[in-house]
Amino acid sequence: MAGATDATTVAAALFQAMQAGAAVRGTTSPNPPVGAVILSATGAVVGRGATQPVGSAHAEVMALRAAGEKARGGTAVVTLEPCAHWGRTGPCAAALIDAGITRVFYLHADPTPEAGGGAQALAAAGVEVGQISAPDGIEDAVLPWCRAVKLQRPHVTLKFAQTLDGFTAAADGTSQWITGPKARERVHADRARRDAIIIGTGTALADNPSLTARYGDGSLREHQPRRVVIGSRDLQSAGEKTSHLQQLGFEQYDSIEHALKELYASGARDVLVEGGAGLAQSFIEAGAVDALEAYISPILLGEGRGILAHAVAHTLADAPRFTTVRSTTLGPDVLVEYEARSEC
Ligand code: AOF
Ligand code: ZN
Repeated sequence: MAGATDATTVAAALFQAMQAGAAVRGTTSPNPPVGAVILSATGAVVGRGATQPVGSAHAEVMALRAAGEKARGGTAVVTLEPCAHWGRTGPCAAALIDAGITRVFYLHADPTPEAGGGAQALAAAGVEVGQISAPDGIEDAVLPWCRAVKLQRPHVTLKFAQTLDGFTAAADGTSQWITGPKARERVHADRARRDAIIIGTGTALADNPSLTARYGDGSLREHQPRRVVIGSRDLQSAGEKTSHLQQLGFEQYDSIEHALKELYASGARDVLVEGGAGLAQSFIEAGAVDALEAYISPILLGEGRGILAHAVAHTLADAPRFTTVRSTTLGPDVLVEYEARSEC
């Protein structure tokens, strides 16, 4: 990269590209939600784009279309290394070269053997190529996909609402209104950005949750995640409630392993586990929690039901530890996001 102003321009473009990618989260799987920004030769933003639903245009192609001739001599800033392959769509590396782009900066290397190698192809064509990093705390929509591809299973986020003292339900079992309307709104927006929502059979039978992604007025959001129930408890024997769940279109698996395998095979890359404590426990014990979302409400209970069903450590040194990524105030509540792994 050239001077300081140039580095600032590229960083600002990356921020916009990350926003564009985050905006299409939930609509692209099994493809990643990538964002791209094209800067003209003079450093002005002339095109922005994001990955379209599978089989359709990649982010770079959308951004190049918006930029038209202004892309010539310009810079592309993308959240994923441009692809080098003919998949369902043509190679983005070639599209960038054809459009006269002279520099490309990308956030994540493409971990797939099929699409990787774009950086090399661009460099071989004389394009200046560099990998850049994002500042901490910005939503990185490609990260879950990237990890999922490497782990060969969906990226798992465990979500829960808790009181200040760490309870998810009161001693009498009441749990519905721990957090306020803003937090609930965020939960629904979050569901709409996931490929699947997973709950345990206990929760399915006790709460009969719809697990739909809704707006404040109760209407359905455009994108609905797949709804999955995991558990050994026989839903069949639970009678009416079960057939109700199946009528609602819930998928059912007998184990975490089977669920994750089947979900990945059928295209899910980014899933949310919404409870209850037994399922959360099993996911933690399986080492299958990659991120956490804690909605913390300013109330105390002193006793109640915890996030997990029983101990995962008896001494602090053995306790699973997470990295805090971001916190967001939602009315009286706070959402804190954590990650279990730092690598893509
Ligand atoms: C990019 N830009 O916006 C995305 C990329 O079958 P295809 O042709 O759609 O290719 C899918 C693969 O391309 C996907 O697995 C991932 O490696 C990459 N996704 N690449 O250059 C994009 N979404
Ligand atoms: Zn591509």
